[in-house]
Amino acid sequence: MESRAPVVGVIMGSDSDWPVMEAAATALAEFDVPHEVSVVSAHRTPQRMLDYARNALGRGLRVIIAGAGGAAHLPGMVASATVLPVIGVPVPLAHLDGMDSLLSIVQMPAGIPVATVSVGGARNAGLLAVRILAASDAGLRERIAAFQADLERLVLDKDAALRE
Ligand code: RP5
Repeated sequence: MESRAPVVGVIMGSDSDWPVMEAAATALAEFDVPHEVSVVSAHRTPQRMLDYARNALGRGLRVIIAGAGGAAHLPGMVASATVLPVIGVPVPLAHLDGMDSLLSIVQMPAGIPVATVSVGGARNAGLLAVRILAASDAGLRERIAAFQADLERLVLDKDAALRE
């Protein structure tokens, strides 16, 4: 099988985030977007985090999806050390229903944006990354349009089934 260099990096603070973050990788795979997956912790591996962020553009990445839970500093810190768009995924942990993760990621200081999706919203993070890439890729835009048409059809079919 042809292997293409990754253009999206999916990173997370711990391997314990993977059950949530896997949905981002699945969405990217559905659109045949080459991606890579890594554990990069802002607190436990700070140098690795900085190296990852600083080298991402040069390695060919175009979007970074970063998921973390609790004191979720990874997306914001990565955004501070790269010019690439960063999508943050608040990973819900056992306490506080993910509100801690959400607030840690969403409330960024002006100048360093992170596009934060919903708590546990890794699938939408993957789909948002596809849309960012699609801005300069007509083929991807067509596939997104077809995907949305499928979603619409599904809802209309379910609606019709209610009256059968
Ligand atoms: C965060 O701490 C990680 O993103 C994870 O959500 C959380 C707990 O990590 P583990 O203790 O499970 O490794 O940095």
